[in-house]
Amino acid sequence: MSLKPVLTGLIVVLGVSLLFGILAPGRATANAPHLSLAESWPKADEELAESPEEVRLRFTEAPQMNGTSLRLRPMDADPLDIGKTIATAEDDKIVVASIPMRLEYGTYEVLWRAMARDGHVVRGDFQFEFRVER
Ligand SMILES: [Cu+2]
Repeated sequence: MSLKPVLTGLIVVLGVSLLFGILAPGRATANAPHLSLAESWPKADEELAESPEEVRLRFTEAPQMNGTSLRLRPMDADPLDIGKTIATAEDDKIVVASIPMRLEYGTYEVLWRAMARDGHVVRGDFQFEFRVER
């Protein structure tokens, strides 16, 4: 009996386990999916006719606020000096940052990071546009 098929089988099994380990690293440690962004105001790719007074993000779980923040920046420019990102009183899954100034017309990017209960940091971004109403 040749050892070769046995070895080949073993390598395939190892390879498949490794692949799944790499593709789904969280599977073994947690059943719940990681924190993610459920909803935002403004919405991603929304076209606004009025300058927004705040950015609001709703996550799938309450984030740890010491690792959670959002920034707002005009495309290809530095972030604006907006309010601190705070949890809202009505829902600890929702965070908000006030925009104290009237925005100029243009495209804006919201960059956020949030720390899940398990300490993992998740990041994301989306854009919206503030423009003259057509
Ligand atoms: Cu996690």
